[in-house]
Amino acid sequence: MRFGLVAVCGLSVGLMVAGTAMAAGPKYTYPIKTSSGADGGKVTFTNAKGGVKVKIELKNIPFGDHGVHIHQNAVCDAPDFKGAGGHFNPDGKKHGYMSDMGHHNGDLPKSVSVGEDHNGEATFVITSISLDPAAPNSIFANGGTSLVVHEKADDEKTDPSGNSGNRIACAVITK
Ligand SMILES: [Cu+2]
Ligand SMILES: [Zn+2]
Repeated sequence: MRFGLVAVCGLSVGLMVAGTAMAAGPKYTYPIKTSSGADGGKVTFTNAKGGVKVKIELKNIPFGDHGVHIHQNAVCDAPDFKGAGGHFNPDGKKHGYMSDMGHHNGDLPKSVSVGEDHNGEATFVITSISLDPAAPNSIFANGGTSLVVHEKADDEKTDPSGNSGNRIACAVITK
């Protein structure tokens, strides 16, 4: 009995080590800039079980909820960030997690809430993107993509952008 217990403990330590090694995989962090060129925070992508973990940390963004998406071009041309193009959508879907024909690969399931201190943070694991540069839904495909923060909340159903209004901050995502 005693020997059996020791063996089980040894196995669980082995699994923990394997888990730690997986979590330490590639990590990609990009600075977010506001329309006026101020520090808007950062976004970090890592592989997670069943998808990609997207951690968004916002700074200097107005109080309230903001739609955030991955857009198709690796361009952040302040102040309107129009050059970022539409939502990253290699699968040819419609906008929003609440759309029957959704969602775009670059959509996030919820808006990001920013407090009165102008900071906000949210983490999502999404299955519609990849960090593998060879995958068709890779955020690094075709020269990269961008993360765009909008002035208003995303209703998660109105095509093409969830009625989230103007673009107010942006990060270029390249490998
Ligand atoms: Cu957007
Ligand atoms: Zn979308």
